[in-house]
Amino acid sequence: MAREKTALITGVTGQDGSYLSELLLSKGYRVFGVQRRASLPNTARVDHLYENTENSRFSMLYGDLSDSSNLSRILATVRPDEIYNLGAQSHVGVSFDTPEYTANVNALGPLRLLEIIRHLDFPVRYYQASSSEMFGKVLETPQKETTPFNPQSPYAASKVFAFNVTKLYRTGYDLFASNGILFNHESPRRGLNFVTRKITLGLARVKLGLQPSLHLGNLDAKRDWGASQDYVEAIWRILQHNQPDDFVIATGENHTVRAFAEEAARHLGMDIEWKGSGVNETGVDRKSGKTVIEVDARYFRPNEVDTLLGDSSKARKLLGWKPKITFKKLAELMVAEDLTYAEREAELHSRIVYQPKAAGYGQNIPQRKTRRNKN
Ligand code: NAP
Ligand code: G4F
Repeated sequence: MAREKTALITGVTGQDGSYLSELLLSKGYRVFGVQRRASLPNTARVDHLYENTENSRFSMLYGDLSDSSNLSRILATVRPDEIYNLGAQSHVGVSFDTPEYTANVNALGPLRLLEIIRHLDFPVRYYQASSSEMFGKVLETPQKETTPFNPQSPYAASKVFAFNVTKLYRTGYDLFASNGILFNHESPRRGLNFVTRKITLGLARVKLGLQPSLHLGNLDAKRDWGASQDYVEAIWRILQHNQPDDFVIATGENHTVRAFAEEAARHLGMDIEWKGSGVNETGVDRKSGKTVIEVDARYFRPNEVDTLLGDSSKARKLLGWKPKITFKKLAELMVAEDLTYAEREAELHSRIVYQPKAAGYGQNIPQRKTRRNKN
């Protein structure tokens, strides 16, 4: 009987970490996830894996990519066959506010892991979550493995460092270390402050009267958006390939933020008409006449990546991978989940409109009716 493989996933509590855990468990792996300590629960995306008793093959360990000694201890204890390094400060906009922290986790984190792996007495296959953001202000279209990088943010610069050390440890120390250069991928589990999820949840909340409008930044940025569920399959295939290598993973189609918003709105029964320009541009629902989207300069970035479009023919040929979920289907799936989410919130709102009188304050405190996502 084949030996059960053991995988270690950093970033297990994130979007990709949760889907990858499900995929590996379905393939019979023993999965260990690295969870960082938080003051409130951060395991919502993987709680169902704990709750399912059949998944006694899923465990979590506390750790952090900024802490070498703890990574070293985890690797020595788990002795994984495969390491998927998905952990990162993954928000491009936030990286302008936290550049040093972003570099510490995203650039030095992978270096720490690779240095530990280099001294292990057992073989390990290492996956680095590299990003299309590294192409930045693109020097070639579509972008493929040979396209030069031109990073435009501390996030992208940190990922270029991680990409390079992964390659360097592969060539210099003969490690099985591969990069997946993944273009944007989304899902109902996407973080709330990435643009697609901000749109699907924001418009669902607008529809139900939970917030007056949705504030967005650059509507004209174009992204090659795929689905996380499809992309974790590519991540796994990259580590099963007969040799370590670097692969672009993309759909080969791109769309503007504006087009994603129109598509999401359509699934909510809205029909967006754009009015005005620049920071004065708004999206008005033709059916209700309400302004549902407003441009807000707070969401502009110091440097913008205007357009990304990937050519994943190498992965399609060598790994036999191709995406299944289309742009339209992705928007539909995300809207459906977020409408349910917003409906639950509306139901809660209808029950608790005012908080009880607090002794000493002498007045009812209205429940906050709006919520602004930062970034
Ligand atoms: P995500 O949802 O933001 O998840 C990031 C994960 O990293 C979370 O589990 C987070 O923990 C963890 N993390 C953050 N700081 C950490 C630290 N100091 N030590 C250990 N773990 C830490 O991101 P994702 O969308 O799943 O993306 C996964 C990876 O792929 C990231 O490296 C990202 O940069 C990269 N990537 C993503 C895309 C995309 O479009 N999604 C495209 C290309 C590359 P908490 O849950 O506690 O925050
Ligand atoms: O959804 P985003 O924040 O994703 P971004 O910056 O492309 O980064 C994501 O994809 C990368 C792969 O290329 C990953 F490496 C990275 O970890 C992350 O997952 O923004 C997409 C576009 C940008 O051009 C941004 O300026 O949408 C634009 N945008 C417009 N309004 C907005 C907003 N982005 C956010 N987050 N919030 C807005 O209100």
